[in-house]
Amino acid sequence: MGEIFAKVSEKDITRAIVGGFIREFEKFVESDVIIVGGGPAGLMAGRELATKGKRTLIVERNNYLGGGFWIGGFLMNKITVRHPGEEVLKELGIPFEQAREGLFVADGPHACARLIASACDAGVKILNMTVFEDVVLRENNRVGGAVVNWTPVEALPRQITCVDPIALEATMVVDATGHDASVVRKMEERGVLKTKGFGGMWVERSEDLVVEYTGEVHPGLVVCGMATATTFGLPRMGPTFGAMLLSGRRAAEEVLKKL
Ligand code: 48F
Repeated sequence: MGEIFAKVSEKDITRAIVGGFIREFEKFVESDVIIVGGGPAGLMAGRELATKGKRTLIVERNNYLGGGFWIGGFLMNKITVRHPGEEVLKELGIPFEQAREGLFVADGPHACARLIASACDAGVKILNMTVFEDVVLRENNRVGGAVVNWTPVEALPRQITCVDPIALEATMVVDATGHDASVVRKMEERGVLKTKGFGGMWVERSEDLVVEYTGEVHPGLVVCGMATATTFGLPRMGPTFGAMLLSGRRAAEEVLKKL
């Protein structure tokens, strides 16, 4: 027997995991807000909502959170923001440098780690390795939650995985799934909404437009981040992230008005 660590065996570890997960998950079966997608826009929205005391769940299909915020562009892990995005970097305690007037550069891993930590510190519950499959719909197609499954289950061929998903209820759902706009596209499949697909790159237009167009696209459903560009046919902006952070913040403001 070792002398350094406490006397705890495998069964205790397994009980701690199972009990801890179930106790917490049970609370988030009904949330104020479900945010689908844990990239910069979703994390920022989650942080702001949880800070205001709202029960906030982020559903992320990957094992890791952060989406495109780790790497930025072209496998070079620097991320940029245009003014006034650096104000958010300051608020989150992310170190940055000025590249030229109005343009700031930070380390992707450092920025991403701080943003994730600030969402967790604020009280956001994270459900990673969980994929959004469908919407819960109520009267007049009001969105009332999300239908989800474990990513590995969803990834296996249908013929060997007849595993139904489960549904989570929420007063508001936020589509923060980036270019995919997975929630809005599901509404399109249901004949309720129409997406336009994002347009060619034009950073000086796209960032302002993404923030301006962030908001409720259908009762119960708010769109933010790049999903906004896909929904409304706005230009893309590449590896600059000020609009993702400000759009996440605006999404939280829009959600708060509805809660
Ligand atoms: O792609 P992502 O980083 O979206 P974002 O927050 O930021 C966009 C920028 O990264 C960049 C850009 C502008 O700077 O052009 O692309 O709008 O993060 C989206 C997250 O959503 C997850 C995905 O894994 C990623 O972490 N996601 C996408 N579809 C689903 C999903 C789904 N069906 N279920 C769960 N998570």
